[in-house]
Amino acid sequence: MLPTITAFERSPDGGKGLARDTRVRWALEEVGQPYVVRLVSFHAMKEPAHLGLHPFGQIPTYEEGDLALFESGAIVLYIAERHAGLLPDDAHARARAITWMFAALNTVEPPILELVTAKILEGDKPWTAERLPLVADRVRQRLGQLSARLGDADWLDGTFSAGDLMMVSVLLRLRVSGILDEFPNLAAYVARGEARPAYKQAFAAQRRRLG
Ligand code: GTB
Repeated sequence: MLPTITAFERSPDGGKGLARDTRVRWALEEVGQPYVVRLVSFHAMKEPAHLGLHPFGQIPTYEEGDLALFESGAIVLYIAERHAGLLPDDAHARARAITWMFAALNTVEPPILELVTAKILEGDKPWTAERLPLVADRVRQRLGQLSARLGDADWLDGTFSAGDLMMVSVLLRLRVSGILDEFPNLAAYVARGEARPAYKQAFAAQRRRLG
């Protein structure tokens, strides 16, 4: 039985691949696992049927047999652990790749989300003009640190891993701000991720809202 994931029936980004089903699709494409997509409306997300799968009424979710998961990080890790291709065999290298997944989600994504929130949800507040540069500088600080660690390497720790998949996914959200381009090695890193055939497949599929 194919795994089923959920995605927005109508993504607010109009198909730019920024919703979090894209990272799950990307992981599935990297490991060559076909999947089915169930599209969910904003209304249906808050209904009991979906809340039974996702306590916070969001996408993505992942169902396989009697297993139901939520949280994109947990889903990608589950996929990476069960298929070859996204985590190294060596135990230490594997632990480091998982560390980068957590770093993407816990250390790099939060300031990026704060910037998105400040612009989109709080853009009309009288204090936004004063706050925005502070929030943007917090993002720059994180990116500066990440950029220093990446240096001129292609990927964060040797070969491409689920850590890179997650980090690229998180950084993609920043592109529209222009901040990513202030760090040419990170912009090139993101472009390398996007150039992977699996990412292209995932991007095309989310645009068509299909698996
Ligand atoms: N921590 C969870 C995870 O990683 O899975 C967060 C899940 C989440 O934020 N889901 C969002 C959602 O379902 C979609 S991805 N929102 C509906 C709701 O909460 O009612 C976030 C997202 C939404 C829109 C854009 N966009 O338009 O660009 C980008 C990302």
